[in-house]
Amino acid sequence: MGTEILSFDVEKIREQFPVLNQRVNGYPLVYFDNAATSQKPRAVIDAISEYYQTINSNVHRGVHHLSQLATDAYEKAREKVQLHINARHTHEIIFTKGTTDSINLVASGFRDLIKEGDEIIISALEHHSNIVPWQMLCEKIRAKLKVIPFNDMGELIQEEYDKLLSEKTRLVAFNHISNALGTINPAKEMIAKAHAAGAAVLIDGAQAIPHMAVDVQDLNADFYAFSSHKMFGPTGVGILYGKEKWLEKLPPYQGGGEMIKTVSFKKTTYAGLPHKFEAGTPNIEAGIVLGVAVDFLQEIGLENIAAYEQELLEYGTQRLMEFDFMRIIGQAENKASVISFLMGDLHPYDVGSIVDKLGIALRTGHHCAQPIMDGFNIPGTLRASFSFYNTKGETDRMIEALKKAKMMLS
Ligand code: C6P
Repeated sequence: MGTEILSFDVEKIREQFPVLNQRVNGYPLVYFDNAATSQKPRAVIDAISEYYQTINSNVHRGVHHLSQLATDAYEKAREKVQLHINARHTHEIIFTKGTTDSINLVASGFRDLIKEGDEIIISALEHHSNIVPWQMLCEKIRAKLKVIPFNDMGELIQEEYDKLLSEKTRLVAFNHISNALGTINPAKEMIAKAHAAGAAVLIDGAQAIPHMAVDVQDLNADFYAFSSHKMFGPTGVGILYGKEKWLEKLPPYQGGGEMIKTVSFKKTTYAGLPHKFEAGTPNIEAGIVLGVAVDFLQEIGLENIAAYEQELLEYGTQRLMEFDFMRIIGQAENKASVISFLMGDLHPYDVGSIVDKLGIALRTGHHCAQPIMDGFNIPGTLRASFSFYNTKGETDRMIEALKKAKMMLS
């Protein structure tokens, strides 16, 4: 591991992210809001422009040259994603608008697969995207939504999960990594338990995919959802991985062009996978360029990224603990590079606004995870979320800015 980190040249990496090389309010930008969205490397930015300058055309529709090129590039990107997460088949990769859309696709399809009295389990650590679609589904079908609680460290209580699982459980949905706390959930073990109870499992991988190697076959996940924009790719495109057998069982999500085999007023028949779930003209350039982001991540290596980000996490935690009345919310043993914190009784929004004036981008608030905040009995936190292009020097700058904020607000 040591040699891998030595070969990780953060300054060289930073050169590839033009947005980082700017001043905000007169100070060099420190971007610590990577859990909200990641910055884009030059390869990604250039590929978007290149697409429009060379092959812009609709996909899967034309016999003409440009359409063939665009279709090939789009399908190549699908294959890159397949290999990246080690899916068994290319047609198990569905292009969506993002994580939220991917989860809604599955929740909407499960309307046909569950009945009144069935149960769905989610966790109390979820982003609203992995709560509300299941609530809507359960309300509609009169199914029951059960919630795995977390402990003071922000870890899911496995004994409680065991108790919730039963022969009534049809689906379990939880995140691989919590966006608000950074907790890495023991996904493989939790999936095995759900399968033993006969339930399918959807993993919200939005926060895991930029930070760790994900192998959907090893996890044995039935569905795995993520967004391109959090993994250095363009906004507006995401992925739903689904095991072939589950995608075959789900009905189409939307109706329209591309998702059909034949249409007549008597009867419409649907296309096979993956097109059955891809109605209408997709976000072509974003899909293609997601493939470029995958190449970029693979070049750096997710093992290198994970090891370097752990160093940032440890350093950031240690430096924040220098403050009196510092409260780090979420101290799971297995944690990704996210630190949620509170400084005494200072309001996160006030602190966040002051450090922004000093060029430091943090997120403040409930992070679209209100039940987590309720669990800790707090309205929100400040959140620093690191990526592999961040540095310890930037953390030092954040600490100095927080000291100033504290002085001004105390
Ligand atoms: N979390 C954050 O600042 P979309 O918006 O569909 O790309 O991703 C939604 C989503 C789903 N699950 C998790 C675990 C997430 O973290 C997010 C997005 C951002 O934490 C924006 S709220």
